Amino acid sequence: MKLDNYIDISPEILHAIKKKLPIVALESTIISHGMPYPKNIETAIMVEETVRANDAIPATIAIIKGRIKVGLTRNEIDFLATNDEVQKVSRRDLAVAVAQKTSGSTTVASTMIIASLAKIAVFATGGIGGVHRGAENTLDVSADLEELSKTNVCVVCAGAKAILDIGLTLEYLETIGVPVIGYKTSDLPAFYSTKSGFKVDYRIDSAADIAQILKTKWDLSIDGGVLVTIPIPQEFELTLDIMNKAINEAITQADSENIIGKDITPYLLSKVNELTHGESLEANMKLIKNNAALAAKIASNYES
Ligand code: PSU
Ligand code: MN
Repeated sequence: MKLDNYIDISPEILHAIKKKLPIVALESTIISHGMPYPKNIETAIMVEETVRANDAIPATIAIIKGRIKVGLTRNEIDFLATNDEVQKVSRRDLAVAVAQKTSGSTTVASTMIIASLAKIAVFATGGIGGVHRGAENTLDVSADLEELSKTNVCVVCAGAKAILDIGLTLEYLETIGVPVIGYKTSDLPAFYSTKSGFKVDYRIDSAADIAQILKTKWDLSIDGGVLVTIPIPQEFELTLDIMNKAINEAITQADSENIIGKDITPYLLSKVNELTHGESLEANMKLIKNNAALAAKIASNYES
């Protein structure tokens, strides 16, 4: 299979791949479905700038009219941010979107698949999908978790969002063999809050040490991702109490409107933002920036 039958990699990123320069993959569902306009554009640009400020090259990933794009133009970012036709594309949807020549934003799962095809080892996002609250009845488990079990990409995030069942998400990650690392913390962060009440598997205090773990894992052919979590800077955190109230309310509304499947995560994100009067959105932007900076440092230390 020739990759360029399907994938357009920007010249800058192609050069970086060949020269083994540090690259950080970035997802696009956060642009189309994770944040409202115009903060979504502001965030997409700010995250790329943060990666650059930390001496790595950003590779934002999406599908534009059936072409997989690694590295987006400003026009493409604007398109994803403003067009309601843009589909949320996870592993299940990827081949369909490409073959049918539609446009889509990539989730953590599909961004990992594409990053791995392009040989990009490190990926920064806000939060991953996981086991939803009530999953014992709905079986709603994000495809992000299964992807982490098999695709060799390091995902840097601010922990799991409290819209999920964090305890069950950790159990699932343990079952599928994904190490959960806390950067300079032994507490698993809960996205908007620095602590979730759960512990990470390993506290690691340097980006170089994390890069060494990646190399070791993949040298040993232990396939699958590594989840690196970093807490939101304390001055920007929202307390678990405030967040839980908003989240419970959002989940009740989602239930009453019968929201299911791929729509549930975007629905909850936007409701929570509404219920916190935009405070959660501000926190979201701060933590993504923080995650991108760490991802750039890990990428700079990683040697395949
Ligand atoms: N969590 C967030 N913001 C997001 C997402 C998750 O705080 O934008 C997006 C990511 O793209 C993630 C996806 O991969 O939602 C998970 O969706 P689902 O639960 O349907 O797998
Ligand atoms: Mn789901």
